[in-house]
Amino acid sequence: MTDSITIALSKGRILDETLPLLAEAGIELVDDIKKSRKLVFPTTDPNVRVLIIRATDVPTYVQYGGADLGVTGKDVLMEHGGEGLYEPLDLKISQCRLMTAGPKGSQPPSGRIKVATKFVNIARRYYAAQGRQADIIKLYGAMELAPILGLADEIVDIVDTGNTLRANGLEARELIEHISSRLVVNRASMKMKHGRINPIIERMAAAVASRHAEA
Ligand code: PRT
Ligand code: MG
Repeated sequence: MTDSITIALSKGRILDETLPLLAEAGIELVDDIKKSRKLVFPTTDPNVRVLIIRATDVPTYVQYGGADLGVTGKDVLMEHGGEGLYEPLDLKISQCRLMTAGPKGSQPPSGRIKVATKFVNIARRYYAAQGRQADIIKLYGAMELAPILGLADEIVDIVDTGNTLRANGLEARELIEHISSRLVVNRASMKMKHGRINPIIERMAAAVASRHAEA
């Protein structure tokens, strides 16, 4: 068991950028994941298997040892809190910004503010650190609708080009954090399986460094 490694990857946009980095670390999926309904995949390394799950579930699987390693967004890690996890490597992929946003041209209210977001823990911490009273409303998607329909004064959401905000009459206000995807490691696995895990971290780190060397 100390020889076998399970890696939890986020499906969706992060996956396409993660697979080439893993390949450079010598780990490639054997199956065509696009044609498969499987959740657990063998790799070219007989001791390594890969889970493909929701980004928000990756920290939980790694925290409880269901996976030794994982890849997910810093936004997801901040919202989770990071208990039980090491975060040894910034993969510098799926980069974006976590921001507050509100209706274009309007001012946020001076008193208590209503904020809609799926990042309730991040939002609670952010407004508290600003000394602002905030009522946080949990949504699971389409946060941009909330200010339009009067549900909230602001949203906390991911911004990349800003097109989604603009298309909905909103504008970005404050930057909360620059976001990229991170490699995370279960704390117990790091101790018990360091002989297997360290080379994977090192090879992925080299792949990231070589990509950012030219710039
Ligand atoms: O879809 P599902 O509910 O399963 O999960 P998810 O939407 O969180 O997954 P996915 O695959 O869409 O995104 C996972 C991760 O990608 C996020 O946790 C971020 O770390 C990272 N990421 C990078 C992004 C973006 N860029 C991004 N642009 N995640 C989301 N977006 C969305 C954003 O929510 C908004 O709707 O794109 C829109 C903003 O983009 P612009 O270009 O219009 O500003
Ligand atoms: Mg999505």
